[in-house]
Amino acid sequence: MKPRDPFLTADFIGADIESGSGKREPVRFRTIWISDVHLGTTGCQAQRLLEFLRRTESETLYLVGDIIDGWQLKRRWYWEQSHNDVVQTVLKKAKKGTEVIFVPGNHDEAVRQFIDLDFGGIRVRDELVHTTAQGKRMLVLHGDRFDGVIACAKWLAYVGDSLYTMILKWNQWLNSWRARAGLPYWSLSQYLKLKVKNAVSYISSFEQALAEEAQRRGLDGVICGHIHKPEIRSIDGILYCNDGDWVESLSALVEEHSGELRLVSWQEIVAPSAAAKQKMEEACVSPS
Ligand SMILES: [Mn+2]
Repeated sequence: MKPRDPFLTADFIGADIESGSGKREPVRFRTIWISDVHLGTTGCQAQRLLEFLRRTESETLYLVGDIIDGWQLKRRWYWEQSHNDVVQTVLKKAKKGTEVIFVPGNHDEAVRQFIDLDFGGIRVRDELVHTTAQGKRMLVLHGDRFDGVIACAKWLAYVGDSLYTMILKWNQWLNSWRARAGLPYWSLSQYLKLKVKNAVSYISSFEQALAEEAQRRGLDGVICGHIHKPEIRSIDGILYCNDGDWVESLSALVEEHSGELRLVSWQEIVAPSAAAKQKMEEACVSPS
């Protein structure tokens, strides 16, 4: 009997992993962007991120802020083994030659004092310009400076933060029930955000502000995180990309070796057959 591959975990529903059949080839990209991991919070889906990181490889890995949630950790210490494993995995990637760049966000603003320093093979930068294989110049930053709420009233952001944490707890409870019932993952707060009109205008004004900033600097586009809404679309000729988060959408932005930018989900990378099944079910529900 072959030894069990320690890199493969099958503790999620719908995984198509052939147990004991050896390590699968990693999925390779030129660049990967992840953000809003919120390590140190109960909402952080560290295990799923770990699966994603172990399954993928890239020349460059950007950590686009809110990787460690200092705001939450200050209030209550919460740190699981899987949170350590994420940190270890990233450090190991850096050691093995992946260029790792950390662009701090507002939840890990403590790291902002280390801007322009390098440690453990990780470069810390406030923002930078990434040039794709197609020569497109993209501004990379977390994005909180363009968030009206955070810029104007930090206390309001804190209140929103606790409320958000609460909603996430309900969401996790709901999804563990859904998983037992054999239903696919469903994001409550994503649903609420999409339904609440204010949230919609909040999101669109954030997206607009970032696209305008890239345009002002004469760049082709912008890559950010912060609002936990994965997106890739053109705004007035500027390519706006948001890599999403690892609390609910479980998404990353990737650059193929051709220079093409696209969003990928945890499901697509780690559990592709489950992802295909869900897509088919969705297509059956809403034929369009
Ligand atoms: Mn943020």
